[in-house]
Amino acid sequence: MTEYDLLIKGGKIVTASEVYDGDVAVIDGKVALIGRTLDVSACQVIDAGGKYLLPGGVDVHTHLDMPFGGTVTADNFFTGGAAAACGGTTTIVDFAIQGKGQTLAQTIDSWLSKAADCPIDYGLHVAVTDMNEAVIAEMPETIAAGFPSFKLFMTYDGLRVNDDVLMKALLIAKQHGGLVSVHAENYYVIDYYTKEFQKTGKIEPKYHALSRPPLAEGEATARAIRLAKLVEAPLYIVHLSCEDALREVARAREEGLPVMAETCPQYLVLSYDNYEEPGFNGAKYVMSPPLRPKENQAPLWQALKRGDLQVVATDHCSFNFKGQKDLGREFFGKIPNGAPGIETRLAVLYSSGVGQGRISLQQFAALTATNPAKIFGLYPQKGTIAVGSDADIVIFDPAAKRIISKDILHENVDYTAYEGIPVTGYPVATIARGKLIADGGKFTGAAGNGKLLKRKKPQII
Ligand code: DUC
Ligand code: ZN
Ligand code: ZN
Repeated sequence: MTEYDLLIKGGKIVTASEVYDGDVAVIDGKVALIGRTLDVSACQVIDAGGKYLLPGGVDVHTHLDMPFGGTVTADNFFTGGAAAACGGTTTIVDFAIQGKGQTLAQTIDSWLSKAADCPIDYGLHVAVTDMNEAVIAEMPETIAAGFPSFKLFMTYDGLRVNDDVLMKALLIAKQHGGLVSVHAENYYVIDYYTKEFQKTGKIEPKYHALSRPPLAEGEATARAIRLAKLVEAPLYIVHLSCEDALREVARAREEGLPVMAETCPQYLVLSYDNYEEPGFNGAKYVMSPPLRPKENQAPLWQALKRGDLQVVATDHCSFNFKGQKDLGREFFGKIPNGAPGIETRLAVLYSSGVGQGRISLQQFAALTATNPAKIFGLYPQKGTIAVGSDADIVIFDPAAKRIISKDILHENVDYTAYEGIPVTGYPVATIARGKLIADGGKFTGAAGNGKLLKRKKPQII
């Protein structure tokens, strides 16, 4: 009789389309059998009675070991990957940022050396910051080599590209089955306000948000969509934060254009009000796009429910409050942009989404795992619980109560933007390719156990 490596008994299996009671047996890191009651022998048996079995989270927007704003992110691939595991994420896709003069192959190589000790599976998007004819020529082979998605920044000195470059990248990606994603904010609007505020002594963290108004995101989103429409290319908008940008995406999808978008938990549960916290505290929330006035939250939730937004990722980009965010005490423009979130995504989205009746359990699985896996060429190896898929499974206790606090998290950073927020529902164990990598709030995996994922062509959903 076959001896399985692992048997998970008595859980409620959640996929993007179903919720049902079942046991799962694993062999060689893959789901081998699913049945209402499996009477098989296994080396390890886990009792998941009363718990959900969710597909391992797929976070397609992380920044680990990334130089940015004169410093380097606090989390590297080991600490970020371990924190992800404890939060129920088993796969990440990180952004390899092209340095000036680097080829795409060099960019990938330099990021692969950073990722060598990642404890969970990982893929890379290439963020193209220095486009030229040689880079364009390299895009098709980059797609074919398992790196089919690119990111282009429409803002940030040193990273941004002009519309002509964006259009060319969209065209080449489309011709070779790749996908371009954009950070959509209007550079000139931000530059104007930033300089005006600095001139007039408006230097506190909240002016970061006020210098990047929702209309600047809406405008850039609309422009990117039109450029994609012009060359008939698919487009993915990262970290969409506000109603103005959302309207553009919804209208494009209504028109039948292959436009997809993600939002992040911070835009669903935090708001501009956080910048008004006393002293320099607002710096904890300095990220781009910034947190928005509360009125933007309900439309984002509705879009998740309706399907106008397909993914919830984190944009995890951690900088310590002391020693890094501090760089901008005298001027908001010097605060490194970014906030942690790799570990809290599932708990925050479940509690405020499923728990509050805003999205269904199946939608939760779709937004956190299935859809990102499909869009970024990882499905069905990742993103679902099915026979033949990788045995990446989160045991999630819907009744577990936690108060989010830096003290319960594993992110290598001195704060969490969600400090003090109560949640109901928490990942209590995480299994990656059949191995327990987090258990009862402890990381049980190992450095370097993550595998590089060479991805297939993106799906349009
Ligand atoms: N936004 C951030 O907040 N940080 C890093 C990059 C980005 O786009
Ligand atoms: Zn961005
Ligand atoms: Zn980002």
